[in-house]
Amino acid sequence: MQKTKQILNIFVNLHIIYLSSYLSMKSPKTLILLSFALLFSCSKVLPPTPYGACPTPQQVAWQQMEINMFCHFGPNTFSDVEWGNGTEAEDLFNPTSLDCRQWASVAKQAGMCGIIITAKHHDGFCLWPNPHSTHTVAQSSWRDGQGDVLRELSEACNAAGIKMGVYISPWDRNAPTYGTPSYNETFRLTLEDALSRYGNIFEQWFDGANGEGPNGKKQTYDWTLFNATVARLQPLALIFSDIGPGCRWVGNESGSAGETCWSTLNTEGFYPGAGSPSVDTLNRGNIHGSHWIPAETDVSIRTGWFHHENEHPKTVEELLNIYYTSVGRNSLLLLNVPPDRRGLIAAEDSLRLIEFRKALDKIFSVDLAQKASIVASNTRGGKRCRTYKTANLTDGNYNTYWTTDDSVTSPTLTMTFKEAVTFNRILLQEYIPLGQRVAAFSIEYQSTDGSWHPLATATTIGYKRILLTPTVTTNAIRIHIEEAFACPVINRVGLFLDTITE
Ligand code: FUL
Repeated sequence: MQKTKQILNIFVNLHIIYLSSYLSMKSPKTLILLSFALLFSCSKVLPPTPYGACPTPQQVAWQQMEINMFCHFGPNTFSDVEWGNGTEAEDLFNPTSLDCRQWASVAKQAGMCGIIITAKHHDGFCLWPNPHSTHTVAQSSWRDGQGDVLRELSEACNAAGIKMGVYISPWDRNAPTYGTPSYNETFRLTLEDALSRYGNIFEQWFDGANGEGPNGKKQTYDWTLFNATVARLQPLALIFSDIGPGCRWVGNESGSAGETCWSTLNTEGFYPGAGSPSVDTLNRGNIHGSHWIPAETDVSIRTGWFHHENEHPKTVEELLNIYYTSVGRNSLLLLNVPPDRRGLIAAEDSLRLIEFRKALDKIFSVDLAQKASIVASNTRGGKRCRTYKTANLTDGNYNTYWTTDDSVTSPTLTMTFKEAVTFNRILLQEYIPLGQRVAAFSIEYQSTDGSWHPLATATTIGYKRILLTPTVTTNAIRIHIEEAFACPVINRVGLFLDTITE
């Protein structure tokens, strides 16, 4: 029926073009060109409708950042602990040669798109002169109380063309009112101050911690007030917490999103911290979840979050594996790189990051899928429809995609190569503005005798999925989308050879 309608449309359109061309005395050449354009266009075939909870444009742009830097920096850097108790003298914070331009330059060279700084960790110390606290850089003798780390970082990020985000811990072991209702107002003023001084903030990071440890005072956090404050002052910022609303904690600090990872989550009745869903749910998300709240994987390049002299960065292989289990599993990687007591990223960390970037570039700069001819079992609007063609899968443009007719939810894509290719990493991306639709898929390869062999099976794709397979050499592979809740909308297929972690 749809086909008949299409053919009818083409004829009607052709007729109109011929007529108008004749009337405007166009040349026969133009006429022929126009006819061809019409024959191969499918402007009447509407794109698929979005499925389920879908991301905002900010969430899509955030996910496209892929890797950001986390910087834990504060009194703990100087006292060599992970959690200060809030009684530390302000003078303890005394970086000898702070240079945020160096942080930004390292982040940029490592291909990261933003830096999130611990503007206030659990000890309550503020890295900016917060007038609503007496425990800040202004009370320290560092730069005679005139220093402001957030200002320097925002200027450095602007200059480097990367974005800045802030971690502002609601848990505060210094604030005298912590544990009483009035603390929520103090925290609102603190948020207001930090979020209105330094230009655009791309992410507000809320830790769910609440009076942990011996004799810890507990606070009933006013999350509605906190989130509304961020939304009012930084409407484009994504709010991170265990349950979003912008993005969610991945449920562990080891760098691993679930093999099944939905960007959707049910939040009804849950709160950040002790009231959040199980870590397993955070790790995997909820199938058909009510809200689009993608997973963010926060992990440190070293053992601790703050810099400790006796700790050292992870190896390139470890970092690559973290990349595969975070970005490669539909999650954003927030990699912590802690500045040292000088206020600089140590050489061993920056060198490791550059090696990590080089390794990523080495693996992902040669996409063997570029050489494939790709045939789909179904293409939306028919094979002639150029809008949703399989060539969109390898054109490097996130906004073009291959998709099927609405009725087709388990299509196949067969990729053939004139010369055999050797690979061990398969990359797939869904066009997430239309939602996360694929629930199961499998991949086979063809051996020289023409027979097909299973290579991998997986569940979710989402923004990006990278499958690790044994190294195979083949002239053809077949991707079978086995289950999708609506016609699959795939914008990229890639094939790569990793000789570093294979
Ligand atoms: C945790 C905190 O308690 C750690 O100190 C660190 O900041 C980590 C990123 O989040 O919940």
